Amino acid sequence: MSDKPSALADSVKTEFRYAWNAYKNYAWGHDALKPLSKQPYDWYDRSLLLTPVDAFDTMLLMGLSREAGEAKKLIFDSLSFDRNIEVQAFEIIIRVLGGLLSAYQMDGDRRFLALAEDLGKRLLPIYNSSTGMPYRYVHLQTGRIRDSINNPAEIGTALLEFGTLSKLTGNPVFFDKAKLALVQVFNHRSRIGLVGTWINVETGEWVNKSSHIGGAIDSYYEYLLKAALLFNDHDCNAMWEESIRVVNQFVADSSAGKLWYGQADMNTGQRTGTSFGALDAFFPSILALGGDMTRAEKLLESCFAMWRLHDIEPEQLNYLTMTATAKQYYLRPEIIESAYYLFHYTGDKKYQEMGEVFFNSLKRYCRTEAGYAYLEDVTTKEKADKMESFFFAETLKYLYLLFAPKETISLERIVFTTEAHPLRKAN
Ligand code: DMJ
Repeated sequence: MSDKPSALADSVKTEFRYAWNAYKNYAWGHDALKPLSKQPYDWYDRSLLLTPVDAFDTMLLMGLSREAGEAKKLIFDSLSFDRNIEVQAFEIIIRVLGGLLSAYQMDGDRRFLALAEDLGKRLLPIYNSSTGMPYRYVHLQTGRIRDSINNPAEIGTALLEFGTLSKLTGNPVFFDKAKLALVQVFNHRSRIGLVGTWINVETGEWVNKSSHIGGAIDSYYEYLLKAALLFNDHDCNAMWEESIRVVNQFVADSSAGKLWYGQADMNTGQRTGTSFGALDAFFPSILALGGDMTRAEKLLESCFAMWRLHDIEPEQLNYLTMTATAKQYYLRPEIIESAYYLFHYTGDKKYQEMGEVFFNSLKRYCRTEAGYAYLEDVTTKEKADKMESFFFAETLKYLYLLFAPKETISLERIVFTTEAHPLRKAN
């Protein structure tokens, strides 16, 4: 490593502040900043403050108390869920509900919990299907729901947040509904134990039978394991153990001596694709958390080879030909998250060295006059006008934690949600 970890941690903090100041200057009060046009961006007709809510706990971890104070004031002055808008439940659960809950646990201000409870109640109608699996969209005022075709990730990625909300409010309804949804995905697994990509939540029929660990399935597996750890939930643990066994049997693949996870038919287990991408790079962290360090380390090596190809990772790669099949880089955190977990468990400095490579590429290719931008194409490094809130919640948080003193946060006492919001194990 060219710099000491403490200097790199400081430097990540400086970049966080740089991106936050750009948000402040050009998009204050909005969901996000468009970093090239320097314009604000909102997901819906009214802002739900995605960036400040998602970023808040990273500020606390980094010790950025001035910025945290500004964000907190903005949240209490203007965040309301009594809005005439329809939202995508999954995104609002992981970014806003998760952000408010970790904010409450870290900061202690009960107004965070009140906001979280109000939001949680408005989201509950998503579970009103005959199977208990959620619809994808809900209107925050009327509770009207729509879209019965959903995927395992969006169906299952709520138990950490809703379960914590139940613990903190004493109202079991949130935990119960989110757990039933997760269990129902598992109950609809194929004879060989795999799940597909899209399912009808009213009939329970799979409409896309491709099985993999990438987008649309990814955090379903993550939440089986993490719910087992956060709530000491034996059902989730049993579901995780059966799932990881068959994923390693049918979805894992190898090419040129490297470990990959591709696509397989959920019913036959036959290989249907050899795609791996930026989202799949979360899997080493989950393997490590589940205790499989051998596969975790091997898979992160493959992820690093994917990054090295163009000095920054593509959204999708064909691992047989080692060519990028989707060339964007969305400022995603997953590969950094995995390096953080592997460094935590092994203490091997090579993971911090990897982190330095990631950080340098981010600064070299994605930094703009106003924050950081997506890449439209990792081969040409052409930029695109977007900086998602997860860049603050996850990408910079994991990068910082990779270099910061180990005591900054204890993986033994908290569980990170899929959006990197730390939730306390005992409360
Ligand atoms: C985040 O919003 C979450 O990590 C989600 O689970 C999937 N990916 C994005 C960041 O890439």
